[in-house]
Amino acid sequence: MSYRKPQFRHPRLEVNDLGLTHRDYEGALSTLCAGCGHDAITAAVTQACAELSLPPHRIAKISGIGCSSKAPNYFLNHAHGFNTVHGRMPSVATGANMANRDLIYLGMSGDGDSASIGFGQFAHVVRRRLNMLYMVANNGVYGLTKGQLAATAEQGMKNKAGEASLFTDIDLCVSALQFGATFVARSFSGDKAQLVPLIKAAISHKGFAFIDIISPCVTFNNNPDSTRSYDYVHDHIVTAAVADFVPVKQEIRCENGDADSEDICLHDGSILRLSRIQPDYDAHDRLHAMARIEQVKAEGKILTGLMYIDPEADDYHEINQTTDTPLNALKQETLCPGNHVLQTINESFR
Ligand SMILES: Cc1ncc(C[n+]2csc(CCOP(=O)(O)OP(=O)(O)O)c2C)c(N)n1
Ligand code: SF4
Repeated sequence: MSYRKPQFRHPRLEVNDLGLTHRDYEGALSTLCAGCGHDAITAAVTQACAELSLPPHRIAKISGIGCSSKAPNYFLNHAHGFNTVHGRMPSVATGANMANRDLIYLGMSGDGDSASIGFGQFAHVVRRRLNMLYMVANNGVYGLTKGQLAATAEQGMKNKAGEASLFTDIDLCVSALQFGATFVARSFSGDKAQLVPLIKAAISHKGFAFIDIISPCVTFNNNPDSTRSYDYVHDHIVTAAVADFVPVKQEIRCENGDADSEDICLHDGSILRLSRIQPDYDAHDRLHAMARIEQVKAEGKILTGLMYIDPEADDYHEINQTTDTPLNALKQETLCPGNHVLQTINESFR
């Protein structure tokens, strides 16, 4: 049995603006269970980065522990990667982002990783508005440790072993909204048509972007009593706002759309075209988004799509007024300008 992907590539394979093919954005062969939702997320991230023509060496992919956190190994072979301790992805992402603000940061985590051991870290990376895309592959269980219920499992949800969740669930989208995220979306790993534009828009968003991706665990949580099974999610999806991402390099019409759609100009000039499925849904209203998520959940359904966006958002570097030059590129003379500068600063406090 071979564990390596074949190197052969057809000479006429389609290339993007950088002359790279889809294959250049792939990673190692997945060792996850066949049919695991996380592999579909891998495919969506690969497609999004290839379509955005991102230089792989400008990307840093950081994850925690879990089957979901293994996923970055299966995309973007040529990117920087760091697999952290369980739940600690946010601090490592923050440190890396402080040292080099110029990379594109992709965080990958699981619902066990983020909603339990890493919940404190999650809260703080959101409120600090680190410029990153934080993805959670949400299967309601701890897949890697054989299916214990996660804190995101709704009260009463049963895993494959028949164990029912006794407690109130943590909804990571509501939490992200409450902690101050400026881009919040939920999607389903089996809905690439929705997920890929959301990933592209989230990467282009300046500030903290969060996507909760329902990603069924076929081995431990794809049973009839689970609200994360493929069948349950297919039958209970309600869409808030459909996002269609338009890169600046293609023709762009930036005028206001009709009543059912709206064009949002992102910071890098890209256009996010929203079409509203629910006529009264307002993706600029944080409180409205939180209330709608809870309301749809109370009806036994799952709200997906772009729930909230603040296109004018700031990020940690702006809030903290850090230097435009990445810290790792600063020269000794700038870092240590000499005693006379220190004297002047001290004088200014007298
Ligand atoms: C400090 C620490 N505690 C516990 C574990 C055991 N552990 C490994 S993965 C995992 C849960 C992962 O669940 P989740 O984040 O939902 O990812 P999934 O495997 O479901 O994709 C746990 C508890 C660990 N590796 N390290
Ligand atoms: S145990 Fe579940 S989450 Fe882990 S690889 Fe298998 S299907 Fe995916």
